[in-house]
Amino acid sequence: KFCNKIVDSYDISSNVCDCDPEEKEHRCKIDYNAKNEDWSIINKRHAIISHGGEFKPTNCNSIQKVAIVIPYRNRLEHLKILINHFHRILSKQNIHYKIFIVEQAHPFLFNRGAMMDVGYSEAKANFAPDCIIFHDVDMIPEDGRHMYNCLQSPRHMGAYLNKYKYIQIYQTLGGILAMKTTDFERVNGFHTLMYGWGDEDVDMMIRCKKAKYTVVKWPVPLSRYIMIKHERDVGNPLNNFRKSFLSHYSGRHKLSSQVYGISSLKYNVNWVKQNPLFTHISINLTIYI
Ligand code: UD2
Ligand code: MN
Repeated sequence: KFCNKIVDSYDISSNVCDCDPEEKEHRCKIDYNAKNEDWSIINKRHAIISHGGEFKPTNCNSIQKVAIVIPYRNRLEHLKILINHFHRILSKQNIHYKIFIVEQAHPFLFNRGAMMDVGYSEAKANFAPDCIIFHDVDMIPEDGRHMYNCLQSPRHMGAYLNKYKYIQIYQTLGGILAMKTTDFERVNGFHTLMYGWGDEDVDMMIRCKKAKYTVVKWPVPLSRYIMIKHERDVGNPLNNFRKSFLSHYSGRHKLSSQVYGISSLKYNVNWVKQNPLFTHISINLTIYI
């Protein structure tokens, strides 16, 4: 059981949830029709989920609180498919979790790294998680046995995609990354100044290397993902300066991982909506290059 490598020590006598419950779904069929359904229909299907998108097992004590943070803007169809799928499989994993959608208000360029730092910060204030999972909205898990929890080491969950025939071509930490919150704090989170597409995930890999973390993965078939096909979004063009922000660069940005991260994060919350199946946070970044 991979999941036995779960965090630290705990008291076995206290009815701790089995981290590998038998009733989990294998090879789950993805319901793409959800993209055309009204939220009211999707919400009814998942009536066991508490308002704000939280689930807690009732028959055992879960040893981690898991915050799932999704950077988001203008991908409603993907969001419906993912949320519908998530609650179906995650509610069978015996984990205590809550889903946070962090949406960057228009008209500024998308900043995935900063968005995930905001998700961390809001989740910390609202839910005090032990474990945080950063998750692209278009990544759909194919196997319900791929556990949404944190191990001792950070875990790159989104490595094996249908798009690449389930072989990892690029070494990054893109797509989905699970980390203990203490580890995330130690690397100062994601870079906050990488506006537009690209390499904020490579920067996180460098941060993890600097901190001497070994990043783990679970093997296929457990870790298979569908990445829903899409075009590059308007408002998220290729970041031409992306290489010069990487934390291992010498020169001006030599210290960037120490300087630019959760320690330098500045934002305003526009609104927070407690939807039945997720907490939806709209924000404006107030950090500029
Ligand atoms: C890759 C990575 C992704 C990220 C990106 C570079 C994988 C599987 N994915 O994805 O994690 O590192 O390259 O930045 O390795 N988003 C919106 N609205 C927007 C723009 C982005 O919701 O207008 C969110 C959404 O959650 C999306 C994610 O940001 O899934 C990443 O953007 P992408 O899907 O366009 O990037 P992609 O597929 O090249
Ligand atoms: Mn994508």
